[in-house]
Amino acid sequence: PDSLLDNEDVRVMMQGCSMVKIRSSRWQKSRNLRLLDDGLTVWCESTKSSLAVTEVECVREGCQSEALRQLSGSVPEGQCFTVVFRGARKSLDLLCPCEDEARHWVRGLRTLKEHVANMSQKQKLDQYPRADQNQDGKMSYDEVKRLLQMINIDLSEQYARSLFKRCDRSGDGRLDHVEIEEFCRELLRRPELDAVFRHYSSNGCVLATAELRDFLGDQGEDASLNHAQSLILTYELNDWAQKNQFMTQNGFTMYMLSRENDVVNPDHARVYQDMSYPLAHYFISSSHNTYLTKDQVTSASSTEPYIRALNQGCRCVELDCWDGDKGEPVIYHGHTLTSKVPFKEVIETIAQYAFKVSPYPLILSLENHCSVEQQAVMAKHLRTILGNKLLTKPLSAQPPKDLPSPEELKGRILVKGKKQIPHLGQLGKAGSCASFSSSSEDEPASSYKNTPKKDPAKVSSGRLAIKPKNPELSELVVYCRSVPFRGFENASEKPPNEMSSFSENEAHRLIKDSGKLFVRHNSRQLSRIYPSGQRLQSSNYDPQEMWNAGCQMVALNFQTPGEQMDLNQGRFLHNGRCGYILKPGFLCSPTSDFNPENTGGGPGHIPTQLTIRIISAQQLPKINTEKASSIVDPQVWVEIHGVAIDNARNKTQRIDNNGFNPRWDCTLSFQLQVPELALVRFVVEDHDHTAKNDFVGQFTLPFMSLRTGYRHVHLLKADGSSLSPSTLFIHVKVTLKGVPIKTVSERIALAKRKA
Ligand SMILES: *[C@@H]1O[C@H](CO)[C@@H](O)[C@H](O)[C@H]1NC(C)=O
Ligand SMILES: *[C@@H]1O[C@H](CO)[C@@H](O)[C@H](O)[C@H]1NC(C)=O
Ligand SMILES: *[C@@H]1O[C@H](CO)[C@@H](O)[C@H](O)[C@H]1NC(C)=O
Ligand SMILES: [Ca+2]
Repeated sequence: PDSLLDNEDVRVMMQGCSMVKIRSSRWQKSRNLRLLDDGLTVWCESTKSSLAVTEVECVREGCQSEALRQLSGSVPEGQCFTVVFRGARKSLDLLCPCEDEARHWVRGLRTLKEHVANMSQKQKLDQYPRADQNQDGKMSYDEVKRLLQMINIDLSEQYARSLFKRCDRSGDGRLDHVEIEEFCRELLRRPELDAVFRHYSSNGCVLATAELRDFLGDQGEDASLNHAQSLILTYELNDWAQKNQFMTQNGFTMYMLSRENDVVNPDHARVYQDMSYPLAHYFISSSHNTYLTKDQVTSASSTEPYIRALNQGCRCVELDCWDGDKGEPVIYHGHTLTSKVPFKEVIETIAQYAFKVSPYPLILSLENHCSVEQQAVMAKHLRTILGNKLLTKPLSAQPPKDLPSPEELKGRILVKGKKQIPHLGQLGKAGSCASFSSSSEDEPASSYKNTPKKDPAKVSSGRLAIKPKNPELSELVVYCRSVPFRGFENASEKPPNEMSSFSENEAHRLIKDSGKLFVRHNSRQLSRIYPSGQRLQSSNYDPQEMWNAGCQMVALNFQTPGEQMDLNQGRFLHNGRCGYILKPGFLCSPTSDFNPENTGGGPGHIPTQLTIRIISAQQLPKINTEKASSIVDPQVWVEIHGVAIDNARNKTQRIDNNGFNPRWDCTLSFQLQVPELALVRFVVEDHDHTAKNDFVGQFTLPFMSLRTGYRHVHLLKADGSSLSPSTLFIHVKVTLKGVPIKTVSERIALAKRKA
């Protein structure tokens, strides 16, 4: 790629550099790295090994890995960077001899990655001679792997190694042309995909442009000849076919496996919703006890979880602040053995990461247990470290009728906390303890922090409940003023900048008893829901129930993976993963008649049928390798999480002993009443005869972002990272009032207009 030689970063990389590979403070080794002429391979002379640009997931500058962050302070941040790989390969932490060198490598690797992403499949395959590094016409396992990665085919070591051995008939550890072809054919063998191909191909060998167009039409996509032609240009590997505008079976497979054919509507990958409604009209991705790395009794407090949460698009983080030594406030879980982290460090971390992933406002939920003096220190740190990002005054002088919008608050950091109420006069005098209900999280009455030893009466009237407010800190609370919840009466008269927190149990009760009023309340005012203090292991509650009632900040323990966090990831998957999702219209009106407990009819009800055929899966890993049999016995659950009447799940049969290409062809049907609130979750399990089934992978997405037709679902691990190359192949059909519809969101919008 000659044009790449014009790039200074790339030229510097080709000259090579002596770096230090870092694993810990003790394990640091010198490494000579150099970019080879192919522009795709970084060669490490010291270990005679290589890394391919195609394997790189992303590059992070500075100390942005666990290992480097632990060393930050002792290594020069500007000279460090981290290479994060796709799949299972461990990330690589490197230290350059100077900052300039590090900058060249970070930028250079990103340019090369973009360059590869820009190439068509055909151009990538033309790199074939380059993949054969010693040019003997035969390829080692690593070379074949690199070649396939180049065309976005990821291999699972487990299957690919044994397949490679099987194809290596000469047994010399290398494949010749014929053997490579066989390897690829076996690896990509997809009879179920071929059947789709043959259905649309009149001659059974190729798809003519018009035939491909018909297929696209049935998929609910742009059914134009232009679109069909552009897909042939991008995905067809065969020269002759490409020239004559045909798509072969291989090209079709490449297209079907590509991100362009993902089950998630790609239009939803960017911020596509109107961001100019009041804050209360959005679900806001929120984290609870953000500082904790694990459970809430003994685990460590750290700045790391803040980075992780912010990188996941979280827009409301929590800080439990207590008096620390030497006048510096600290953050930890009070009255427990969790370790402490300085408030100042957390704010510095937040300043650095607040807007890396999302430009929309970040809310700091302060749980304040500090003395007046240390509150002043908190206020000072917030002002000096966050600078003009910190919102200290209302956007307009008029008392707001509604909260400002995410758009108006772009790039701003909001403090949520108690505000000194002037008319209460001097602290302690007002006798205001009676009005503090247990519903506010700041009150210890409903929280674990209220250790059983203490007399509850004493605590609720004691020092915490009427903690004096420092005016400088109080001043920073503008739009998110925490007040105790005092019922739904006179909802429309309450100032929109007041908000309340509810424990999950209290929210649950309000939803059951007065769901409709809660929905109306949440159309103007923000509500934060938090896990019950009894959840000592930092487990999570079902967030969907809270979203159904229009609650915005449904705070979860981000540090605890599982179904609830999967739902959170699914809920905030779309709209550019910006952490704000516009609530459906029926949750945004102060006169809404929507009742989340309703069993039929009313606003938001658009009876819809969802039919999903689980056809097959590809390259599922064995998760529990300690067990005797090392082959997966997979089964797939499809779950609907929505309003109570929509909640349902059903599963496929089990396939014994096949994780490579299990085939189910199992059709599951679901009846949805309120599709706009529904999430669809796919879960793959490894059946176990003697114990609980093992979780293999999952993917969750909003029903409204689901595309119809033949699709691949790219599975995720329990921690939310990619389980590539594991996929599900499915067919999705949606019918509305008995009529099949192709693009889910558009047609439902249409149905609503008619209704
Ligand atoms: C990739 O393509 C985009 C858009 O076509 C272009 O702006 C960019 O410069 C290309 N990048 C590289 C490294 O070729
Ligand atoms: C609601 O408003 C009415 C009329 O303004 C008033 O009499 C009543 O006390 C209010 N209720 C609450 C709980 O504030
Ligand atoms: C689950 O799916 C199977 C197969 O389609 C079907 O026979 C069964 O009735 C479904 N069960 C439920 C509870 O929907
Ligand atoms: Ca061979």
